[in-house]
Amino acid sequence: MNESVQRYQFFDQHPEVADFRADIIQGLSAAKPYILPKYFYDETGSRIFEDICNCTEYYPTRTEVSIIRDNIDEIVETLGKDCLLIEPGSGDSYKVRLLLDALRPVAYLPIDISKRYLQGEAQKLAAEFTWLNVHAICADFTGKLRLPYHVQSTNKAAFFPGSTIGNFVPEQAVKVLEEIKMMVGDDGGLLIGVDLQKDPRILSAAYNDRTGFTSQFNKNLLVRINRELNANFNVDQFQHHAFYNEDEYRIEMHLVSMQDQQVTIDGQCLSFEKGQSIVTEYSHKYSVTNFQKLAEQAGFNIIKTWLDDDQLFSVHYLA
Ligand code: AVJ
Repeated sequence: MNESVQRYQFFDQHPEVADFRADIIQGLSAAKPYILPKYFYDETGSRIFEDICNCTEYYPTRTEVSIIRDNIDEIVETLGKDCLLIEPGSGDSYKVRLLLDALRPVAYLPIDISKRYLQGEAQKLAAEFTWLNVHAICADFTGKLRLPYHVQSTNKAAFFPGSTIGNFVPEQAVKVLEEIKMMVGDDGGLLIGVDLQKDPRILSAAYNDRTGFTSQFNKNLLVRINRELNANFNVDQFQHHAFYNEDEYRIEMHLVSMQDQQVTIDGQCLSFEKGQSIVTEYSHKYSVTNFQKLAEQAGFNIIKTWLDDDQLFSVHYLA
């Protein structure tokens, strides 16, 4: 084996197609139809998400990046050198690049549900950081989080940026944090990005970008279901709808049926009435104190919180 082969390893813990089919049929047959947001991220969805992150209206990515850049020394000092750095839902591993040179982790473990995309991105990263061990894990981090090998006496740190935690309703969010806590162990920590409550107009614009990336991202769910589950959604007969629900402090994304219609998924027939909607994503927004309470419920202590000047976004270190 040459050196680069050893530095890059891939572990497949991929969920079965059967889970996807069962989840979709169960969700769409419910009284309030839904599709779980983790299914956004096939290869196309992951790429459209990159476009969203780069668009003007979507402030979270650039704001979080600026918070990390502005506080990099303190962040690195807090995380500690020589850690095992684990990123659930790593996507394009863009933000971790800000940390790597200064942090010099023993290994970087990106975890993502999108297999081919993860392989491509993780290999690119390993080529770029010629000293870095990259152990990519294809898995659904909303299941049991398990590392592919036993790690002893290494300081483990999880990196969970982008406000991915916002996808979960608060009770589930506590469980996700608990899973991460188990994974990093008693001496471990978590660097997490959390989007903040703000003027609903800013929030609404971020999920209704003018170019239509978010709409495309939302509808790609149906394209994916058609392709992978032998279904016949008429994608043009569903409309992207995203709004801020002020009572629940969350953005809600829906796909609204524009007419009465029937859809067959793997031989199963489902009907949608005109105006009926499918919930595809919640994106909860927190105040700093509310998020801190949530973290404490999961058994974490808040060590440090960093904000941008406009207080649009927050980054926390929990231990
Ligand atoms: C990756 C879940 C944090 O909720 O803002 C972006 C996903 N959806 N635009 C978010 C998303 C629509 C994003 N998260």
